[in-house]
Amino acid sequence: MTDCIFCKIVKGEISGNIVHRDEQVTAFRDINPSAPTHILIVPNKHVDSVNMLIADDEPLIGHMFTTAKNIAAQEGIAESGYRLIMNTNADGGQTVFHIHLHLLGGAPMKYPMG
Ligand code: DGP
Repeated sequence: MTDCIFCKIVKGEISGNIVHRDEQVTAFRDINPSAPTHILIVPNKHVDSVNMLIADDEPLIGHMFTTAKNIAAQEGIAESGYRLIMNTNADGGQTVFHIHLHLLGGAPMKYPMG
């Protein structure tokens, strides 16, 4: 996906405040944070949305969650707690069409959502 902003961050074509990178995922700080800690975990391969996931992607999605857990510990918010969100399409509030897991923490999250 040549025009995808997250593909460009993954490839290092534009700068991102990267906190973790491995062969499957890249994680970087959200440009417009909604919490004291707001990190996006994205797959290195392009997937538009959750609607486009296939069964073969299940290990990748699992890896996104274990990466989020590890980053939460690294950021010192594992014990205080955090929220993981993946938005899908318009009603879900998705604005960047390369799937990403939001890791939010560092303050109490508001509830109920929606
Ligand atoms: P969503 O609304 O779920 O699609 O979240 C997209 C998030 O991506 C939003 O919180 C802002 C963030 N974002 C958009 N463009 C950039 C960018 O160029 N760099 C970084 N670090 N974050 C971005």
